Amino acid sequence: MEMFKELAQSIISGKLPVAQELTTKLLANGVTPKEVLDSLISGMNVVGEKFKNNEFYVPEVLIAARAMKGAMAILKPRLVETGVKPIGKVVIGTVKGDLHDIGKNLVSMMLEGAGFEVIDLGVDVSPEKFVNTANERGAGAIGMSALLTTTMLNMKETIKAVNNAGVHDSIKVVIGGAPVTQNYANEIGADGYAPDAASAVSELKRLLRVA
Ligand code: B1M
Repeated sequence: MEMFKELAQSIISGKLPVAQELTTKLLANGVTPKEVLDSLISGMNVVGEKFKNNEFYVPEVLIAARAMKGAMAILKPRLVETGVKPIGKVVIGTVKGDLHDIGKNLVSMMLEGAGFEVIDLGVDVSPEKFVNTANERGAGAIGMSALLTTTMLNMKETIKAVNNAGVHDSIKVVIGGAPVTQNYANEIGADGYAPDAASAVSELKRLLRVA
């Protein structure tokens, strides 16, 4: 249907009012919330690919994510009514001592766009808060972001807390942020590493074994 393509395009070009108007129209026309969600996700997937290939930069992604959020605000109550299950649950945050959140927000929005339920704890998140929230909310993964060479050490502390709580079998840990590398992830025992927001989605899908 033409309107699905237009909806996906409104996400790609970050047109919030258009995305909301089309979402409302499609639902009013009897299209299922799941079909609307798939169309939004297909738009966000294009954004992820373009970002990965340096065709889009941070501002375009943020604008697209804002459009996605706006459409999701209309769609969410309907999705809940019809019982569409998220593909996985992830607790995300920037580690203790670190206030950088632009990259973390991008990852968070891309994950939501891909159909994950994201519990975003914000910035300056302590190891205990990561672990307790993941436990209480039954999350399958913790995603940590760090932008400072000093605060990335707190990723190791969080993994220690996950291990000490004896829940590392059921809660995977993925890390990222400018100073973070795959080597560092290996060194501290993280289950996954992603260099950018689109890769964070594929890494979490791989770890949580979702399509
Ligand atoms: Co700060 N800062 N900053 N800063 N800042 C850096 C990081 C720095 C490299 C600048 C520099 O000196 N060249 C430097 C760190 C040096 C170091 O540790 N080696 C630095 C410093 C020193 C500081 C302060 C200490 C400065 C001071 O006060 N003296 C201070 C620290 C405050 C604190 O956190 N406690 C500070 C403060 C700030 C601002 C508040 C002013 C602001 C943050 C605003 C905000 O986030 N709301 C800020 C900014 C904007 C930056 C730069 C300029 C940009 C960071 C950014 O947003 N990049 C940065 C320099 C730079 O990188 N050019 C810098 C864009 C973002 C999309 O990229 O976050 O890397 P990024 O996210 C990417 C990937 O890394 C990945 O996906 C994202 C999208 O592709 N990714 C993940 C991120 N998280 C992931 C998680 C995943 C997977 C992938 O899995 C869960």
